[in-house]
Amino acid sequence: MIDFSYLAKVIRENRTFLISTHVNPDADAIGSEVAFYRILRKLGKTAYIINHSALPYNLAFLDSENIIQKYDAEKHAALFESVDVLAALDLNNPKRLVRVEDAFVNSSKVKICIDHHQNPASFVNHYFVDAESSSTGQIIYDLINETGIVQLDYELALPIYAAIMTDTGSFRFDRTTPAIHMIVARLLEVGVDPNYVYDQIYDQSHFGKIKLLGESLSSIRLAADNQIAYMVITREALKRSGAQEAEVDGFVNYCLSIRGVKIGMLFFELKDGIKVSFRSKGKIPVNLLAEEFGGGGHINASGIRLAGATLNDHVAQIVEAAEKYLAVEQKQ
Ligand SMILES: [Mn+2]
Repeated sequence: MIDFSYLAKVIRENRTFLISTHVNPDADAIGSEVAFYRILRKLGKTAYIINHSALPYNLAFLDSENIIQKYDAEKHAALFESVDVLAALDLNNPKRLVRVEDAFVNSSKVKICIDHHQNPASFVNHYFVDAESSSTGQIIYDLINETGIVQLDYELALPIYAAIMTDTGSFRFDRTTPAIHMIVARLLEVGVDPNYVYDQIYDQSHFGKIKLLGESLSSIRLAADNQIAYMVITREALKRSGAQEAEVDGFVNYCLSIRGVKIGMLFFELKDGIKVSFRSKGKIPVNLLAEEFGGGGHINASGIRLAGATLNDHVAQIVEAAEKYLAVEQKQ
């Protein structure tokens, strides 16, 4: 259980805040940052959002005031020592801050983490973590609901809805509970339009992204008695399509849409290394698979980044490593 009254106390007793989130931010990352920022602003606080990554274009509608900044060491390093509180949202390992990591970790200021991933690393003073929560956005909602620190309005409900909708896979993943639908009902009551949010996030693709998706689907291979499906995206395919790196988020889910497949993987070639996303059905713990290679995540969604690694050297190895999890039932 998160001690929301303590979180409210940290907010009330401090004046300036710096918020950051993980590399390649999704709608939960951006939505919870924007909602948290707006809570702080309503309380008269000064706040900044500074991320490693640029704001993805399909999430720009969540940042109508253009408050999100991309980290620039020269411009921002001093801020990490001048604000009162640093807040890491939707991540539990400082490595996920990438270029922001050093400034964040080395700051002498109070640090907090608001998140819903399992097994947080030790890197902040106060944790507000609920691994049972559907999303960080839900935790931000709970903060408002439990403490009444501010009144829920459309400006807060919109980013919170975007966060919950995307992290629940549009209300179908495991943590899509009655409580979530209750929360969503409140968000709709203050004006959120589900059709608008879905359209902004999922139906504004660049043509290049769809072309790359086509190529990625053609690359799918099956393994382990057709229970594992994996796709491979090379630098060359990315370049040819004109798509951006962040646009491949979500492609991996198509692997799981094949009948009989229980683990889906996306191998993505980086400028220097590879990134692999894992998805699974049921109780297959792909977070443990990711941990084998220094990554992390949730039981059904996780990932790794391997600097300097090549597709040639790692695809077969990682597919093979995944096979044993087909038999693992994680007891919880
Ligand atoms: Mn999340």
